[in-house]
Amino acid sequence: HSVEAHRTDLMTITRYVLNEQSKHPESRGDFTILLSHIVLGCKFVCSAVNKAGLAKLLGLAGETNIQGEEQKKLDVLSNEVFVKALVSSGRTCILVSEEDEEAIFVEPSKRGRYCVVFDPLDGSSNIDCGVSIGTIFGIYTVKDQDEPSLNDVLQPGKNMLAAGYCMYGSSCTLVLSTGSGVNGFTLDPSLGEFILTHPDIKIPKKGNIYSVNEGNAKNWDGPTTKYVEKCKFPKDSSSPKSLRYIGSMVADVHRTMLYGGIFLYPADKKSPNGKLRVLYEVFPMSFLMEQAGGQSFTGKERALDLDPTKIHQRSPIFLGSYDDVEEIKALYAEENAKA
Ligand code: P6P
Repeated sequence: HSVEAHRTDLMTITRYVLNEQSKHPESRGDFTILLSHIVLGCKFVCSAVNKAGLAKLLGLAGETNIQGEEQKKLDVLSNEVFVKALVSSGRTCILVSEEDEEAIFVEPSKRGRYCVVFDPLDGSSNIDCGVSIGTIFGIYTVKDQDEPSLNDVLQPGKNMLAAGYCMYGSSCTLVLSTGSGVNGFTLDPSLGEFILTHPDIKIPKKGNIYSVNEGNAKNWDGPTTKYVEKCKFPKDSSSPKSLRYIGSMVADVHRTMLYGGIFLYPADKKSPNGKLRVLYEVFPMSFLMEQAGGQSFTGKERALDLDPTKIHQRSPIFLGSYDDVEEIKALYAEENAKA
């Protein structure tokens, strides 16, 4: 009976969020409406990404498509879809997108109380070779809806009320936290619904995978160099870790979340602040990692404590299994003690 009930008792993402909302009687459902618009954006991008290869085949993705229109790059198209979906939700007042240099302030008549920071299509350079890519988002609440300002998004990640990513890979998986754990939903294309497939995700306390672009090794600092050395040539009798690096943050983080281990994008001599962006890459992934029992470190502090001053600023990041991140924190503590 229970299997049958389970199969017919479809826990869609909408139903899940409504359940969450019912725990906050004062909430007017604004967050539920906001999330349904983010989900719409993810469904669109999923369908567009899956057609991308085909579009090329049909010559749609060349300079102009069969309608003779300038074929937009997928990340530009995805950005437009998310911006329009978020504005039309009537629940946002500031949007920060990886694709837009300036923050978008929603016109007063359409304003709501949420600020969304997002990368509409992270890793888009991987589309042509079919590697998984994704959307990453984080949500803050505005302080004063009538006077929204950049300070509403230049806040430590610990003030986010929700964060998530949608990975466009062999399946379309949306991983979300609203502050009480992490849940994964998989798109059932025949229903057009995200169904709960990974309830209450917890990252293994320790893993045996490290994930870093070894091509930058020449420019790493001491602690990162020492840590990666330890992964490859463990001093004790333990076996070396495996290296898995996809080069698409959403895919590398999703694997880390499910299998455990550590993902690193360290600072190096070329990029002293690393490569990944604080607001819409580091913060959302760090929020999710902490909610799943892992942790996230910048080389100096807990990632979610970082207080950003620019909307596109970068930070080094070490995130994943709690014990693995502890090890690299110890190496940086040693280094900082010397300084
Ligand atoms: P590198 C993709 O371009 C991206 O922004 C992230 O998705 C990914 O983790 C990182 O850059 C890969 O960077 O320097 O290793 O190619």
